[in-house]
Amino acid sequence: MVALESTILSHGLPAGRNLEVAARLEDTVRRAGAVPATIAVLDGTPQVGLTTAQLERVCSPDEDLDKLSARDLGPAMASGRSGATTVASTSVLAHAAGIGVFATGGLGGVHLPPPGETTTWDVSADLAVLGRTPILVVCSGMKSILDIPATLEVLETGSIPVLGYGVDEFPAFYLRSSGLPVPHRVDGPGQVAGAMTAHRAFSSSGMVLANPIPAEAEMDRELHDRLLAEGLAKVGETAVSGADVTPVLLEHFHTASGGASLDANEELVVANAELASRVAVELAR
Ligand code: PSU
Ligand code: MN
Repeated sequence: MVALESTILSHGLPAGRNLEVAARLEDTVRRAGAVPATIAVLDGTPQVGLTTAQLERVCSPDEDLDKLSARDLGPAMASGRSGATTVASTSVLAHAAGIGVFATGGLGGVHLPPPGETTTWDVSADLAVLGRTPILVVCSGMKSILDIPATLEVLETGSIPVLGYGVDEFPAFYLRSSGLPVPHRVDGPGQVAGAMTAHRAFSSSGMVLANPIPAEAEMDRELHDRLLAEGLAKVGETAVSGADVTPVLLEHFHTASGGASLDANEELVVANAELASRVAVELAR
């Protein structure tokens, strides 16, 4: 089985497009021989695997779902609320359901400070949760709107193995490389499964499998850097904070690039779903 998250659908992609991507992701997993389980909380109940109607609900702008991180699960369940799950909460629920492989676009991480500020305490719970949750997250690195070197340091602190899939340089979400070396390179699902099995023998932490965006879908680097500078300035000016920062930055990329970053985001997450499925099939052998 391969877990898929729902925050990327409800808060990361525009309405309409999100449902197309959701269907394509599930289809990609099935074609690769695995079973998809998209995860969300609906009316207070965690759902691991959604019906078509539930998936439509998660993708509908009228539903206005909460963005639920791991700490929000208990309160949301107790009060009967509905929400989309992030990498952190999806990992928790997938593991509780016995699923060991999870595909997403980009991991959360250490946020960059807006211009004029020197630091931010905005560090995604994705990192702390992965430190204690045995799951493999297949992603295209962390989102490039983040401080990638700092996030790699926090992953090391959490004793979370970071594997680069077929690359020596750590990917940067919309871009194939961040210029930073990956700690361990793996080539092929067999090597990923081998590393996972060996790690599981003595550790219950999560693992990151960083899969670079397909070359033909990579964004133009200059455009990327300009949009990032603009997005950070916007966050600084509008005093957006907390859980809203990531959706606001992604939305800026999507509108200001005329949809180019949207295409890139879709292609990378589909590629990650495919790779996660190949690893899950290998593990089941
Ligand atoms: N990957 C994407 N788009 C997204 C996300 C991941 O391609 O929107 C979501 C994930 O759910 C991730 C969240 O956990 O962004 C990070 O949010 P924050 O920085 O607030 O922890
Ligand atoms: Mn945050």
